[in-house]
Amino acid sequence: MKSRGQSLLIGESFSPWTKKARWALEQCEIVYDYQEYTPTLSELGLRWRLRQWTGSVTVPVFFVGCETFRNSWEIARYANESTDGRLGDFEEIAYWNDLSEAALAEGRARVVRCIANNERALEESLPAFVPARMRRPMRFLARDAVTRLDRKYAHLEEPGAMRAALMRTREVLAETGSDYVLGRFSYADIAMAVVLEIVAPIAHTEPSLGPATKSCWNDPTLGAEFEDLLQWRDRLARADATSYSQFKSV
Ligand SMILES: N[C@@H](CCC(=O)N[C@@H](CS)C(=O)NCC(=O)O)C(=O)O
Repeated sequence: MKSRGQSLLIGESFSPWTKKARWALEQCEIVYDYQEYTPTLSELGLRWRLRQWTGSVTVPVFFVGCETFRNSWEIARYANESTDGRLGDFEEIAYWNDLSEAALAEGRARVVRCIANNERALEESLPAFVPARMRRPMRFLARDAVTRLDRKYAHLEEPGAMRAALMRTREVLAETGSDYVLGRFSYADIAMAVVLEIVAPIAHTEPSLGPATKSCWNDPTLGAEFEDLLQWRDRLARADATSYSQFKSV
């Protein structure tokens, strides 16, 4: 295991962007502490760490020594460069990461709107310390938070991006005749497999999501259309060489 000083990853365990970063760091055997970010509640602490008082902040953020990496792509690139380049050629992978980012942006808009329109999911999205009897009257706070999230990221939404990314992944896997987008396991596989976490998620999340929220993360229509890709993602998750900790229970 490699470590350069104390490393800390702050992320949301349910978020595909955090999953990308964790998967990449673990593939590169980088040791780090992990801290869960709770939207709104953790924001001030993160701003303090980043010394950033205005503008938007997002997770994952990775702190290592005096350096800070502020998105999944930068974190993965750092991991790759700190080791033996085992995640592949990032110039080549950029195309796949762009497809993945567009797909995730569309998927997030779907999830956030589903939660906003589901009373149970709104109650589930309140922090763990809120007592059961207070959840119903406090739904409006949860609705306000998800509406703000929707607004924050709406400009990234490209309708059809998810399906396009999945179609392209299917094509390239057929072309390479392997389970790997570039012929050998790379960050391109991580980027594309994580898209399926907004179709039929399998990663272990802590804290776990409630049942209504879980159903918002599922898209049964895309799941049925891309059953072959779900099986592909499950094969990566089951193989020791390509799996990571959030997939270990698969
Ligand atoms: N391009 C960034 C995107 C990260 C991102 O969108 N993070 C979202 C995950 S849902 C986030 O931080 N949400 C919490 C918030 O905005 O308060 C990356 O690759 O890490």
